[in-house]
Amino acid sequence: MNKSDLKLIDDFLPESKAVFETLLKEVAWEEREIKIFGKTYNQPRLIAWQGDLSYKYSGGTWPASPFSKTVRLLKNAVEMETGATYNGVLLNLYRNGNDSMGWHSDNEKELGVDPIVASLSLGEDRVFKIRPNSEKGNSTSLILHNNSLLVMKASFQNLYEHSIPKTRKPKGIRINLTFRKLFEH
Ligand SMILES: O=C(O)CCC(=O)C(=O)O
Repeated sequence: MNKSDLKLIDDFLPESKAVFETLLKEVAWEEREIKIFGKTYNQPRLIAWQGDLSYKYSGGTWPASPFSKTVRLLKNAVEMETGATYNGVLLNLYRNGNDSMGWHSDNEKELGVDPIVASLSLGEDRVFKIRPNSEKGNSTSLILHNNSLLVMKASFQNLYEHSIPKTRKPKGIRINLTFRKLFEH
């Protein structure tokens, strides 16, 4: 992997514990269904979308929805750090080790070519797996700790997939926010 495509920043926020607690209460978390081969399942995590535009991805369609006070402040901090602007954020809440996110790339058309996606993790540590599209058996992993910011840029979303696997280890709640820039669609 080209190292410049991925940057991990530790201890990003000065008050990560308070932000975690506020997001737990402030965000309109939803349990959403997904259809796989005609069968309907609950997605294995809670999800929310805040953004100026609607967002459509494999996990469903989300209408435009205003940024909450805390998320707007986080967006400003992430914009300062990354030198990019974002107009949407996908929020995922992993309740325990049984919650997960399957292999995928953030490569929806409305994100444009070589999108920058900035991923802020709060709460419990979880493993973040990465594998090349061209060699799906060959995965590597990172631990995303509380208060880390992972910046995915350049061709990362074109060349790699990522996932948060389930784990049998006891795990508490983790919140992840991925800041994205959507183009009109
Ligand atoms: O929870 C994570 O770190 C992964 C989130 C993710 O893959 C996504 O929002 O597309």
